[in-house]
Amino acid sequence: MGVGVLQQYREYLPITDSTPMLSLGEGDTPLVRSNRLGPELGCGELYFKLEGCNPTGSFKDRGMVVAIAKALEEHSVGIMCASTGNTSASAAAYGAYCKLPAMVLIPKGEVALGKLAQAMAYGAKIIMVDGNFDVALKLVRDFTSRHRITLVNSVNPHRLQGQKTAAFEVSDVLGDAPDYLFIPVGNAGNITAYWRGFKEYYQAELTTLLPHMMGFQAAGAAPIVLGHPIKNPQTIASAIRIGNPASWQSALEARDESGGVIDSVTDDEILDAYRRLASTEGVFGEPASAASVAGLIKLVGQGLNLSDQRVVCIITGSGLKDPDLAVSSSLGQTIEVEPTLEALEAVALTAAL
Ligand code: AN7
Repeated sequence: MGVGVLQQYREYLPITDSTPMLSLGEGDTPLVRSNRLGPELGCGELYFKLEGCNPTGSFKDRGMVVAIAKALEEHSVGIMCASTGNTSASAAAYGAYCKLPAMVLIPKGEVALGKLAQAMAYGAKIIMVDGNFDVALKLVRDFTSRHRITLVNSVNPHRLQGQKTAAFEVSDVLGDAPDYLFIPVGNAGNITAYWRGFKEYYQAELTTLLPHMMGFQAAGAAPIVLGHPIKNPQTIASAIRIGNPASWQSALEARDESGGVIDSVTDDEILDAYRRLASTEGVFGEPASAASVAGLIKLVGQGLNLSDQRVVCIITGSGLKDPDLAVSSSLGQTIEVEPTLEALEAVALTAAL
């Protein structure tokens, strides 16, 4: 482990002798056992997969490393994506590492500050689009079909190949697939990739079961749940503010083949899970990531019994991605003191007791 996903899962990836085996250290992320939420919800075992520990702070790096390696192999001259933020951060980083110019289209004013900061720091060309993610993705598809620039959104099949490695890691660490996998759904690439990964390991007889795939959209951006595209998706979880998911059909297949669900959670449920995860588990995920936990809380509340089950929630991105929301919705308190021991004792002793 620790060698990057191309090396680690080489035999499951579309790698040839001329594929550059690059890595920024993606993959091999922690699977952390829940201390409080699991017991409170009556889960047999609950784990969080910390995808925020990837080099740019989200799961996107797993797929990006494969997409970029293949782009280099095919002598691409540049890469382009549309993004709610994380894909652009990842494309920008791997583009910088490989000297491939990166152009990222982002919905104007709708990308969390940390993600924008990353794309800027890595030196991508940032193109603000006066429209939402779906509009930006259509533009990127039109542009890359006419020009020799590689599209690195998850409609590039190499992206999902790389992202399926997370399912391998979960299975490797647990010794088998979990019974349930809870995951946020935006463009629906990741749920598709996990399902593919679990099926491949099962077919290779490395696991003995297949998890129920439990996907969650934000209520204001829940086209799959509603059964039709949404023109103006709205949610506090900007990463999954997507109204017409590219991998819609394969997400339905993952749901149906696995005996799972794709459901929605409200912004209040997302925020509650976001705070609970950080303040009771020490796991700081971004709001979109908390949708998986919000979904778990919701379904247990509706009577889903997980007492003998092994459950994994995917925490897809770091909470630091969206510092504005972290501060504005904070549970923590700041207290000002004069710089004296007496003043400190006055506040700290009462707080400790
Ligand atoms: C933290 O970066 O679509 O269902 O452009 O950033 O595979 O889309 C991000 C999506 C979940 C949803 N969690 O995954 C983008 C983008 C986080 C995310 C999702 C995203 P998909």
